Amino acid sequence: MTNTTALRQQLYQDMSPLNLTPLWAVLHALVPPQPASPCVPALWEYEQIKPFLKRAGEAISAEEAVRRVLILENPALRGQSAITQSLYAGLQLILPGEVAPSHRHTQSALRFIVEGTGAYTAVAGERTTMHPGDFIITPSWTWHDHGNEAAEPVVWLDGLDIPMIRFFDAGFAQNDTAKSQTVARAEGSSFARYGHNMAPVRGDPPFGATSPIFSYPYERSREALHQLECNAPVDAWDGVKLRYINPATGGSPMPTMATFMQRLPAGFDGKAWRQTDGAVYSVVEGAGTAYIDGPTGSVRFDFEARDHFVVPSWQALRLASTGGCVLFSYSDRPVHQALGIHKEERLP
Ligand code: GTQ
Repeated sequence: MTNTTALRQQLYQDMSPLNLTPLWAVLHALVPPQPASPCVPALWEYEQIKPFLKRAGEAISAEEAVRRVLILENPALRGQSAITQSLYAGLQLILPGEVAPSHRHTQSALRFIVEGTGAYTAVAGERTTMHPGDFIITPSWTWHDHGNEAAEPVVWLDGLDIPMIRFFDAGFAQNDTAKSQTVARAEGSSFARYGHNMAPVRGDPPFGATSPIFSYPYERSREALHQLECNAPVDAWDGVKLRYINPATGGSPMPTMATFMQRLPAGFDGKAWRQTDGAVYSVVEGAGTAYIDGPTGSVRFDFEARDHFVVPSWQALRLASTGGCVLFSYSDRPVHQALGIHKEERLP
């Protein structure tokens, strides 16, 4: 051992009890030249998952579980209930006749309906009925319960900012005294007020930084994408892609999560791009392929309707579809933008 090495090792050892660590030993990892996410790309095929959802339905009731959800965990983050470093994803099952009891928390949630029609979610006293492809929001700190008064099981994707709120140590939660909220407003009132490019003349939107529309029906988004596919230029990277907005601000529907829906026309063979916001995808209709290039190499996911996949930060994604498909996705982009660190690169 040289003198210098010995000197340094002695220093590290002697100061360690005082909780001191030399920066120079970790600087390269703390301030990497580019994002080096510990997350890996992953695909969850619905056909493989469905039997486990069914078994979860036999193993526990929605009421006992509070939320009967199978968490989609990033394979590189097992045990952390995270699909990326900042985002959570899970598939929730509610059977006919069940209720998932009312509670509220500071975590924001989105529901993206994967299979089944006729369950409802209630937010702050208003119910909305679920149909496949609908995007529904539970704003931070609003009471919400879910129920299924229809004849078939309903499955949806839960997207929450749980890891982000955990990072900030800012989580609060409460259970409601009632199992289901009292219905205080007719179904569709929020959409009538805010969902038609109009807004009430007086008063502030009810949910602060979160969109006053808490259900964005698939019927509408599907029609918009279809129109654009027929009548407008198709983007070489995205196909036809729109972002959901908070109509009161033009910004993202929730302060922590951005949501998107895109259509890849039949025969689409897209170019690659990367972005700092890792994204979670839910396949709505059709089939296609995602090619993801990261530091550990390339992966290829062949996806079908109801499959889910995750693309980590700064890994290049390229999408292709022979027969055409529709994809829903969400990411933590609004937080990157608020911090002034969002970056996107479209590769040639
Ligand atoms: O429906 O409120 O997947 O609180 C995780 C936590 C769903 C919910 C989840 C939750 C919920």
